[in-house]
Amino acid sequence: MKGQVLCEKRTASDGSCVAVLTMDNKPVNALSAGVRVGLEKQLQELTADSSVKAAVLSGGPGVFCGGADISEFATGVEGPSLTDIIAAIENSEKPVVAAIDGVSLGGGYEVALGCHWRLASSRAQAGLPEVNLGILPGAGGTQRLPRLIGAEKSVDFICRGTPMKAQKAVQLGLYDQLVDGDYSSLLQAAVEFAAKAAGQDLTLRRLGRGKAKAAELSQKRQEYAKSRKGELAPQAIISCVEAAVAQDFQDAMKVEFSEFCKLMVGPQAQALQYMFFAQRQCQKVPGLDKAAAPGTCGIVGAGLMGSGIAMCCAENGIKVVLLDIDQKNLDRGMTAIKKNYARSVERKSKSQAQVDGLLASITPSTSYDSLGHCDIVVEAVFENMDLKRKIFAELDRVCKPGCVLASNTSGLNIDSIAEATKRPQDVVGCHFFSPANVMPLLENVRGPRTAPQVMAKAMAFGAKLKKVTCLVGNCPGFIANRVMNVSGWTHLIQGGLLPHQIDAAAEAFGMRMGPTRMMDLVGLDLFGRERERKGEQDPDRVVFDAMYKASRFGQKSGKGYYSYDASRRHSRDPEAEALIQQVWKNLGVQPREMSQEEIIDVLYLPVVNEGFKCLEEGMALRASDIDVCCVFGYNWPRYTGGPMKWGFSLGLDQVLAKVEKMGLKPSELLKEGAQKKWRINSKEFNAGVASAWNSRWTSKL
Ligand code: TC6
Repeated sequence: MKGQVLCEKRTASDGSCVAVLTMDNKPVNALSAGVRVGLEKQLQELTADSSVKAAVLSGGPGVFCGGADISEFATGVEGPSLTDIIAAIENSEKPVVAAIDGVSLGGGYEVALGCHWRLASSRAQAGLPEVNLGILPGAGGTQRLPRLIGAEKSVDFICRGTPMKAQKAVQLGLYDQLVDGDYSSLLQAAVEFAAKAAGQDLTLRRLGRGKAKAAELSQKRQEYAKSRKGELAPQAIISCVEAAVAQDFQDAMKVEFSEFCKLMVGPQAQALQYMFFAQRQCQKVPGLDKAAAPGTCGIVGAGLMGSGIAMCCAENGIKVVLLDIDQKNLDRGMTAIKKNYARSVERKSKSQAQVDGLLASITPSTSYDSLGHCDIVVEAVFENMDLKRKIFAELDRVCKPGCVLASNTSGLNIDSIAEATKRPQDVVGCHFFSPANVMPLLENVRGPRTAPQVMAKAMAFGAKLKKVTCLVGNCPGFIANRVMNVSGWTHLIQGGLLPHQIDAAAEAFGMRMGPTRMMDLVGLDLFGRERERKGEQDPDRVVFDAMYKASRFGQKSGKGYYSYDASRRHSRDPEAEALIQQVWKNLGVQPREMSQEEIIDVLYLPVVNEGFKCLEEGMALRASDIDVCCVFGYNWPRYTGGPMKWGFSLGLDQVLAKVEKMGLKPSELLKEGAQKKWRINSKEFNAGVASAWNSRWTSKL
């Protein structure tokens, strides 16, 4: 059984004996069966040992508790329930004081709520992030918290799921007291506090009684239906908090239990818990050693992307040389950075002193020679192979040996870029998503000649930037762009559906923005001009071409597939729809109605098929890596688990049948999976994927 609880007896200054119970389950003291059994046993001993007057509950230095053990959810939870343990703490006749250093999250904070007092160090954080796992704080959290801080504040705290730092948490009443100093000062203070509390009547310190103060929560329902659209957990949480207001503790706990069970067995919880592990797993690449993160980063190109990467580096302690050979561009880039930070000061998310520090760590330059001392250089100019090759030849000339030479290309061949240097082993892709200082994903692209230690440095770079970093193979579009670009949007828009029909289905599926609105946001002009220049004729782009020819470039020109008002709100536009209808007429297509499910199948089953192709080609290491790329790079709805998890949940035989019916060439791996009825965690499937990856890459490790 994983985890234990240690007990040490301490003597307080008044001579009384206090038991210090320490949860011990590295790295985050998750409440695995071993910890729960340990707590149960230690609480029994606390009651039985008359020499002990009170107890302090801690998690040791640096972390109190990261909550229930999420890995147990899939395999089944055994041993005493957390709800019973917390009740035993709360009902103890001897005071139990939580000494919180580091995070107290989920079940960890619920344990703290069961304690009679909560003392915290300045490093402490309180959070009930279960909503992000598709569940709710089901060990009494939805009941004790409203009785502590009120129903409305509880709904916000639980539905947002964001941890709160110690000082704010004390102000909100989540902790009782802040203790200055390190863990040993906290522990000492908690021992003294517990000793003083010994013998007191604890009734009023027990949150598990009575009702929470009356509150009206219908507005909160609407608010979270909007801000957490499509998610089931927030509404269930509000039902539990309503029960806290309306019912006595024991009855309201039954509501919490019932809502918790419904969520736990549902597809959203399973998908979100899968995502929790997928996000962490993608950063682990078998065979790569650990590498030191770069201290200084050069960035070539001070446009939107370059300046975003510069801010991202500066904010994570990496010094930056921002280079643009055009002084005007460089000034424009620096001005954009300064404006962005001025807004942060206005919004009070950063202090002026912090901003001054960040700006001081970015050195603008127009000379390549200033990149000589950089540990990594990221080229972030527009997508032109000749230009990129020229830049890499320059980098080869000026950069020190061992410097990682990275391109932020979103799809050009890394190997062709590497050929422009005498050190192709040092060349890698670092594909940021725009805006680079906001979007969480970094795809690190491995070229056929990239050396393993260079990949390792690129992974360390991503970790230092706090990006969700995924290693992908060198193929057109890499992973996120490649799989998302095959969506069946063209098929729909040229097949009789209007933009609002397609977008409504995608948004109801959970996409933050339908694909047509997304195209309007990105703009049609750049791509259109490029097509014009190359004289491309593509039967799949006739609607696009009609929009482009009519100068309907999207949001930036006030009209695209939709029209836009001054606040960039979109509405259907008869002129745009007439252009689309003319295309249908030319193609002999009739307007159509399709169900949401049919639209989603046409849009996204090709994405699943392409994902399988990436796996069979060894371009992605795991199915879950593809899901991570789509969720964090394209805002694919997290609660479906990403396209691969979604595809598996539909059943691979169903996916295959529909892909074939659409006339697409199915992936061989998908065919095998459909025939063998693989699940996403099937050993045979994962072994096949790993072998495709290894045959492409392992020989180079
Ligand atoms: C709950 O409590 C429900 C209660 C209701 C009644 C039952 N369980 O993130 P990191 C692992 S639900 C199992 O890289 P950090 C993680 O997978 C829970 N494992 O580190 C990773 O393993 P790996 C509510 C967990 O320092 C390792 O620990 N709680 C858990 O950047 C390190 O994690 C949450 O949702 C867990 N609860 O961040 C909190 N937590 O090394 C979830 C972590 O094998 N956790 N692991 O890859 C977090 O937010 C963060 O992990 C952190 C630490 C802030 C605790």
